[in-house]
Parts: sequence; structure tokens; C-alpha cells
Amino acid sequence: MNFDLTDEEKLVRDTARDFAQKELKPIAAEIDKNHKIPDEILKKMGELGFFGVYAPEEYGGAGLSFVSYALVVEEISKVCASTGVLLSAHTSLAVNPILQFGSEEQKKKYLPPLCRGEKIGCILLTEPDAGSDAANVQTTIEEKDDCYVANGNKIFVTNGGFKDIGILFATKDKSLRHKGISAFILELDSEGIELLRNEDKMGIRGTYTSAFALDNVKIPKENLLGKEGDGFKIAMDTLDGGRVGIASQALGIAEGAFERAVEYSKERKQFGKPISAFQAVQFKLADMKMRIDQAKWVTYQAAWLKDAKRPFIMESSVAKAVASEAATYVTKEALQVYGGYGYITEYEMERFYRDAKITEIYEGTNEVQRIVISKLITK
Ligand code: COS
Repeated sequence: MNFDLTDEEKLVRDTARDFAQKELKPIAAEIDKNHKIPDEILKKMGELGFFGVYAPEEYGGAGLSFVSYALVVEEISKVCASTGVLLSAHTSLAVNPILQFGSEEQKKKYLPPLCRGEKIGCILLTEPDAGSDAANVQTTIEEKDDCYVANGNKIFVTNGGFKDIGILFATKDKSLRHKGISAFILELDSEGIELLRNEDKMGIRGTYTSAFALDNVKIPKENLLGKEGDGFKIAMDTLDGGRVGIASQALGIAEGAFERAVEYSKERKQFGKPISAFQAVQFKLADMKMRIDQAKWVTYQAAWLKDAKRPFIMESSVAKAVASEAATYVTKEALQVYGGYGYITEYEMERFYRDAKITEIYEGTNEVQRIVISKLITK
């Protein structure tokens, strides 16, 4: 069994770490406060190849492994969860389905601008009545003349506010449930798409979480992804990969909070000693480390399985649930180590605490992950 990263993976991890620590860490609090990731940061990430880490070079990607992608998301999330989720949603939920299910023409047209970060990708799957029950999509699609026409509402669209490129899921016949759903590449500046709002959120406040109304939106026939009726399968495969992205994000958030808590515990003195000398704090740090290691290895394993083109549905759900629960546990304990200072925005720990929670919710709540895992165990 080999637990080592390849030299290439170590290099991309170090590049991402260097970028995150030098360029992102100093402005992470500002990103949270202003609800915006600066354009220069996105430009730099594009230049570093982060927006298409595992897409082949012929489509503008960096041609690296899925493990490399997980490492980039992890390093970025250690300092700024908002930037981590922007990257993760873009790659897993837009670049990946086009790469996996797109025609050659679709790949050539849409992947290069996405991989360079000139366009930011998103997925339009969730609706008011189709959250955990993803097969209950109500947005309709009709064939009319030379195009498809979509009508409906989509919510919780991470990155939607960029209004660039999305993967839309819509049904021809609601009564068919998952068998009626198809997937489409949607240009979000198309006529009939209204951005209703960007949600005001507890955490990951530097990202857009958008709601859209689709009113007779014309989609060219050539933008159908895969075949008609393939949509649910495409959504599930997309989320399988996406859950490894969220696991990487959660892992990064946990590690970032942990590193800060260790540092702080060595500096902060009470009763004449650094608080790291007290067993009450030492045990907390040990428990945090144990959770992080569990999260790390299940996440890397799931990413490695995807690279090896081996089944990884179970492992991706395990990684997502374990890592996100590690993130909420570790950030809570790290905040406790900071005591009252943890509650003050200046120390940034409260941001980690707020940002961690969403990882237990999006790309399938952890209850959904338990459904996926238990179905596979008992089938
Ligand atoms: N990966 C690949 N295929 C999957 C899958 C997965 N994780 N889960 C289900 N499928 C397939 C099944 O194999 C089945 O295929 P067949 O029709 O060929 O037999 C089909 O999809 C339907 O499966 P099932 O009947 O289990 O679907 P359900 O409607 O019961 O839904 C859950 C199952 C709850 C797991 C699914 O709806 C889900 O993942 N929901 C959460 C959605 C989500 O994460 N939303 C957040 C989006 S954030 S962008």
C-alpha cells in the first residue's frame, strides 16, 4: 500500500499552499465581510491552472489527477472556505459533467473558458420541492422547432451570481420521476433567465448562492448533455465527484482551524503557563487531530479511486460525511480553545465555525450520504 502523493501531486499541493498562504490568507476576512472574492484572485487562480486541474490539456486544463484537484481545494479551504467552494462547485459540478458526458463539440466550446477561469461554472439542480429528493425536478423542458424550451425555478445555485455557464436539469414528464430528467449546458445570459436573488448566508459569504426563474428559455438542441432521460444519472455521477470536492473543502477548513488553535494555544498564557500545557487543551487538540486524520485518509482514498476509474460512490459519501462532521467538530473545539477571543471576528475563528456548517448540508445533506451508504451496504 502506497500512501505517498506523486511528485506532481506534491508540486501542485505546494503551489496551492503557497498561493493560499501568501495571497488569500491576508484577505480572507475581507472576502467574508465584503461578500466578494476579488477578480484578481480569480485571475491568478486561472493562471495557476486551478480551474481545470484534472481536465486534459487539450481542453485548456492542467491535465493532472483528481487527487491533485482535492489537494488544491484543501489548501485553499485552509485559509478561505469561500474560495474553496467556488472552485469546488465550478470544477465538480460544471467542468466534470461536461468532461464526462459532453460531446467533442461541447468540450471544445465550453471547457477552455471554464478551465481558464474566464467563465465560472455552476449546477442548476435544486428546486423548492427537489432538494434531497432530486428526482422530483419540476422544471420542464419541451422541444420546440430547433431548440428546447425550459420553464421553472432553481435555487441554491452556488456560483450562480456570475451568470456564466450552468448545467441545467429539467424534465419532459414529471410522472416519470428520475427517468424523465435530462441535462443541458445552459448559458446563463440567455433570454428568459432572471436572477431572483443571491442569498444572505451564515457562512461562505464570499460566494454566490443564487435563485433563478426560467421563463421560456431557449436552449439549442446541441446543448443537450448525454441523451434525453440521462439527466438523473448525470446528476448522481456529478454529485459523486462533487462530494469528494466537499470532503476536501471540509478537510481544509478543519486543518486551517486546527493549525490556528495549536499556534494560539502555545502563545496564550493563563495561570502562568501557555494553555497548551494544560491537559484540558491538550486532549482537545488530540481529538481534533484524530478527526482530521480520519477525514484526510477517506477523502484521499475516494479521490484516488476516482483517478483509478474504480467504483467510489460509497467512498465519496463516506468521505463527505466524515470530513464535514470533522470540520464542524474541529472548528467548534478550536473556537473553544480561543475562549472569548474565538467569538470576536478579528481572530477569524468564528468564520471557520460558520463556514464549516454548510459542508454537512450541501451536495446532499449528511442524512442523504447515510441513505447512499446504507443502500449500498444492504443491496
Ligand atoms: N451515483 C450513481 N447513480 C446513482 C446514485 C449515485 N450516488 N444514487 C442513485 N443512483 C441511480 C440508481 O442506481 C438508480 O439507477 P437505475 O434507475 O438505473 O436503477 C437511479 O439513480 C435512481 O436511484 P434511487 O431510486 O436510489 O433514487 P432516489 O430517487 O431514491 O434518490 C438519493 C436517491 C436520495 C440518494 C438521491 O436523490 C440524492 O442523492 N439526493 C440528494 C441530491 C443532492 O445531493 N442535492 C444537492 C445538490 S447540491 S448541487
